[in-house]
Amino acid sequence: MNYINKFKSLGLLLVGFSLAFSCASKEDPNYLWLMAILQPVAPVDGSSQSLPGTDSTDETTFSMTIEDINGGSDFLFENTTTYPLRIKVRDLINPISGTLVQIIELDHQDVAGNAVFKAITDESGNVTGSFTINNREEPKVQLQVTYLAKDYFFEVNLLNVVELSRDIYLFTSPLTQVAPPIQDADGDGIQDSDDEYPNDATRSTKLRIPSESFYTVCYEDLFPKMGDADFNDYIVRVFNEEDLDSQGRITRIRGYYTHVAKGAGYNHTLHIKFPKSVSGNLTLKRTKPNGSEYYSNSSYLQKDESLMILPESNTTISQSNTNQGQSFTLGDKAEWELVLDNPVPKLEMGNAPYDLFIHVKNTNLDIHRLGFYKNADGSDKYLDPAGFPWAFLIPGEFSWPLEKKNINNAYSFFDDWYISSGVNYKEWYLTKDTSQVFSF
Ligand SMILES: [Ca+2]
Ligand SMILES: [Ca+2]
Repeated sequence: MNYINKFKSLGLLLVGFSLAFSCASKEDPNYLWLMAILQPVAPVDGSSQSLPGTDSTDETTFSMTIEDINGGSDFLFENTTTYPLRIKVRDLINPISGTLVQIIELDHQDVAGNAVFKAITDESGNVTGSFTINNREEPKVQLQVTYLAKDYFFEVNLLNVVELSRDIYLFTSPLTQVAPPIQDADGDGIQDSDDEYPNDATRSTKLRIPSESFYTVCYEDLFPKMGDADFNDYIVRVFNEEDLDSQGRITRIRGYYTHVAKGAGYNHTLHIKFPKSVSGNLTLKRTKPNGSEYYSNSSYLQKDESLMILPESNTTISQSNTNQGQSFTLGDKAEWELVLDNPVPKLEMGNAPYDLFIHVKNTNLDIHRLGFYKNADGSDKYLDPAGFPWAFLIPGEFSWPLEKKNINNAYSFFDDWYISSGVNYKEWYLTKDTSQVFSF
C-alpha cells in the first residue's frame, strides 16, 4: 500500500491547441511550428525523460508528459516492486485506440529484455494495468508504443515512482497517416506477429514472472513464536505465468514450484490462496525429482478456495539442503493452470507468486508473507515484535543460510536494507558470506 506522501510530477502540458490538420504540410509554417512544440521535453524535477528525437524519414514526432505518482510504499520485506500503470496515447486532438503499449524490462546494462506488460489502448486511448520488476538501485524500464507499424521507445526511470502515469503524443503527417494492413487471425486487435496466441482471441500475451529464473520463497515455521532467522525451514522456488487478453487482463494463470529445502523438524504443506473474485477450471500435477508424475487432477476452483500445491514436506524432499557439505538435491515439483471464469485485472490478482503460504502440520497454523492479513489494530498478522516476517521472497537462485546461521550474518547488507526499510542496499542478497550459506 502506498502511503500519503504522493505528488505528481508534470512534464509538458499541451493546451489550447487548435491547428487544423488539413492544412498541415511539411512546407506549412504552422506545421513547422507544430513540429517545434513537439520537440522532446527537457527533464523536469529530476525525473528522467529520455525521449528519442523526431524521425525525419516518416515525419512523425512525439512527446510524453509525465504524471507519475511519486512517494514510497510500506516495507514488506519484498525484493520486487509492482507498479500500477496508466498510459494514454493520443495525437494532438484525439485518443488513439488499438495501439500496442508494452513495458520492457531492462538489465543492469540497460539492454532491453522481456515484456513485463503488454496491451492495446481502448477507445479512450488508455491502457491500465501493472507490472513487477526486481528491486534495483536505479529501477528503469522501457516503454514501447507501436503505431502505424512503427515502434517508439521511451526510457522510464522509476526511482521514487509508485505509479506510472504517462500521456504519449504522437503526430504523423497526414501524408503518411495510412495504416498498413495487419494480419490478425483471431481478431483480438493484436497482430499475429505480436500475438503469442494468434488463434485464441481470449489471449494475446504470455508473461513469465519473474521473466527469467525464479523467486526463492523462504519460510520460518515457528509462528507465532519468533524464528531463529535462518529462513530455511521451508523453501520453494517458484515462477508464474499469466496469459493476458488484449486489454491486459489475466485470463489464465499458471504456477511452477520446486521444493528445495527443509531445515526443520516440523512438517509442512504448500498452498496458494487466490483473491476472492477468482474461480475457474484448475489442473494440478506433481512430479518426483526424476520426472515421474505421481499426482494429476482436474477440478473446479470455487471462489475463495485455496489450493494445496505440494503435500507433506517430509515426503517431498530427501534431505534438508541446509547443512554444510550436503550436495544440493532437488525436491518434488508441482505445477497448476487455472483458466479463469472471467478476466481479472492484474492489480486485482495481486503480485506473483500471490498469497503462497505454508501450513505447519505440527502447530496447525498457516504462515504467509507480509501484506495479506491484518490484526484488528491494522498491524500485519505476520510481523513479529522485532519487526521481522516469517516469510519473504528473493529473486533468483538465492543461497539460504545454513542451519542456525542468521540471515543478517550470512548477508552483510541485510541489516542495512532492513533498517532502511528497503531504501538502501536493494540488492543485498547478491553479497553473501559463503561459509554461512548453502552452496549449490
Ligand atoms: Ca490476434
Ligand atoms: Ca490472440
